[in-house]
Amino acid sequence: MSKRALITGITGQDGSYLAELLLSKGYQVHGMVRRSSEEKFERISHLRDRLTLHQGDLLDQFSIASILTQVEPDEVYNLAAQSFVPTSWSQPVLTGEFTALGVTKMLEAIRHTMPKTRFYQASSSEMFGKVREVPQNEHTPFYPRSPYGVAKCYGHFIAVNYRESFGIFAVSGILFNHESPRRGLEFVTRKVSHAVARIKLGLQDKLAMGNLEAKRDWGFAGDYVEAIWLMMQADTPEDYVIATGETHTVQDLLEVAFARVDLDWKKHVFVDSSFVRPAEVELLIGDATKARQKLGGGSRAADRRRDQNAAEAGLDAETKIPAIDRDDGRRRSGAAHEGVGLAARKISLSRAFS
Ligand code: NAP
Ligand code: F7E
Repeated sequence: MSKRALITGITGQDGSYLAELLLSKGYQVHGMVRRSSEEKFERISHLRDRLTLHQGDLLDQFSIASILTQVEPDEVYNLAAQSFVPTSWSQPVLTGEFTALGVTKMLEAIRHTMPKTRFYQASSSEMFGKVREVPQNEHTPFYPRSPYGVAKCYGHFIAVNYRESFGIFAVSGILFNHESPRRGLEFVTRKVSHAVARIKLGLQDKLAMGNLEAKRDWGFAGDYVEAIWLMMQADTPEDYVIATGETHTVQDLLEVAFARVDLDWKKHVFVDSSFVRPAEVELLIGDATKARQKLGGGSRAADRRRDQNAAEAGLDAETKIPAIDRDDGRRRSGAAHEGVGLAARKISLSRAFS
């Protein structure tokens, strides 16, 4: 019989890639989605007839328990969160309720209804914050620098605690930044690639940015969901860092993205203090040795290289098409901004599983 998975945050970047991966492995895939006045399911529209969606909310304990008893999942992937760091300063309480307490609500529902269900918690490199060592691994102490990072630390430790207190199979993936054409437009990679495409097409001239010195370890979301799945198949529940082991500044990203379409970033970019954060995570670079040794892998990295070559091959033709915003999830290469996004991705070839 096929396995059943429940994904919270299925409408997000990672949720959409994970849903694809699980469907390709023959899972029955269920997703928890929030009710809104207008459905925003673009990232999963190409999968819609193969998914079962259930209305629920991380804030609503009863909706979570009711979905769990209906679905009886073998695996729950808790990806839902308020995930944009700057919003965590303007809405710290809401961020805490979704991103921190929401995890306890999920775990409590599992404990009382489906204690054998495996649980994945989407932890984050933001927990390392003002880093205590370089590179960061599973033993590096946390020092979060935003309400988001603080909330993720709570979510991380409550998952560890339910594993140790109640024997729940709870794993926590400490994922470093991972990007894709499906990334939200407010995150730095999409913000840059989208603006570069618009500038190239003459639709805008300037790009306001925050701290250009911050360093990130950027990987590809499609690879990272495979790591998530592998963690959930292990014999014992453990926590893993997933990262490429390379770090680059935001300025590197700007240079590569603008150069990809023969533009000089210095002519278009200016620093706007409103995008500078109250406290910054200056340097992230992960050490994914444990994941490489215990989870293995490799095929996905080869797939990624093949996809990337194909996408790059299609880039020249695509940049001539004045389409700004189309990623319906089926196309790996597409509009100009996606091409730039892929080029930017090249500055950090994801090596988590090579
Ligand atoms: P994302 O694109 O922002 O997606 C977040 C998802 O959470 C969306 O589906 C959103 O639903 C849902 N959500 C938010 N609040 C909710 C609530 N109260 N109830 C139910 N659903 C809610 O995030 P992502 O990049 O895919 O990241 C997935 C997870 O990994 C997040 O927990 C994030 O914090 C964590 N993470 C991400 C990265 C990264 O680099 N991407 C790195 C480490 C950890 P709507 O569509 O309704 O808004
Ligand atoms: O910022 C700097 C900014 O918003 C990256 C989330 O998925 O990854 C993500 O969090 C860096 C920061 O991602 C702009 O200051 C400069 O240093 O793309 P970002 P993030 O904050 O690292 C972690 C792992 C998560 O868990 C989160 O959920 O870029 N930066 N100028 C800028 N960032 C943005 N957004 N916009 C700018 O104009």
